[in-house]
Amino acid sequence: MKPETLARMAVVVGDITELDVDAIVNAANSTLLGGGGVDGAIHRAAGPGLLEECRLIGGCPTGEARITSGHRLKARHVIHTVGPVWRGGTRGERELLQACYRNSLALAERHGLETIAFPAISTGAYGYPKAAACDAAVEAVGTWMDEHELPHRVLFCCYDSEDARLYRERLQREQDGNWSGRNGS
Ligand code: AR6
Repeated sequence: MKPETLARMAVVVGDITELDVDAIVNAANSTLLGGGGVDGAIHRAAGPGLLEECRLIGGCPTGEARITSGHRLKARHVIHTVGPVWRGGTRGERELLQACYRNSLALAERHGLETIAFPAISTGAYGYPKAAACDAAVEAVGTWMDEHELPHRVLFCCYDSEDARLYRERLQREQDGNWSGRNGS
C-alpha cells in the first residue's frame, strides 16, 4: 500500500450514526429492510424515510452495495452493503467481504463523495472472525485507494476499543512494511 494511501485512512471508535461524513456504510441484510446491530442503529437514527427509500430498491445481493440519502443522519448518504455470513471460511467469505468494501467505494466514487466511514462488516451477527475481517477490509480498501482518488478519506469506525486496536495494529504493520520496503531491510 502506498504511504499516501495510509495517510488517507483513520480509525475512529464510536457510533457510526454520529459521524459527519459524506457517506456511512451500513452492514445490511439482503432485504435492505432493517435489522439489528449497526443496521438497526442507522435506521433508528435516520428515521422512517430511510426504510421507505430502501423499500423502493427491492433488496441487494451479498457482496453488492446500494446508495440512499442519509435522511435525518448527519451523513449525507448511506451506502448499504450485504456482508457474507461466516461459514468456516471456505465459501468465498473473504472475496465477498472484500467485494462489499470495493463496491461501496466504487459507489462513493461514482457519486463524487470525499469521505466515507465503514463499520466492521459481517463481524457481528454474521460471525466473521474479527482479525480476519479487519485484514480483508484493510487490504481491499488499500488496494482501491492506491488506484483511485475518491473517496479521498476512509474512516474505519470501530464500535469498541478492542476492534480499534485490531485496525490500528493492522495499519501499523502496513506502515512498518512500507518503511522496511523503502530501506530494503
Ligand atoms: N456503530 C458502529 N459499529 C457498530 C454499531 C454502531 N452503532 N453497532 C454495531 N456495530 P452487525 P453483520 C458493529 O451485527 O455482522 C443486522 O441485523 C458491531 O460491533 O451490525 O454484518 C443486519 O440486518 C460489529 O463489529 O452486522 C443483518 O441481518 C459490526 O458493527 C446482520 O445484522 C457489524 O455487526 C448483519 O450482520
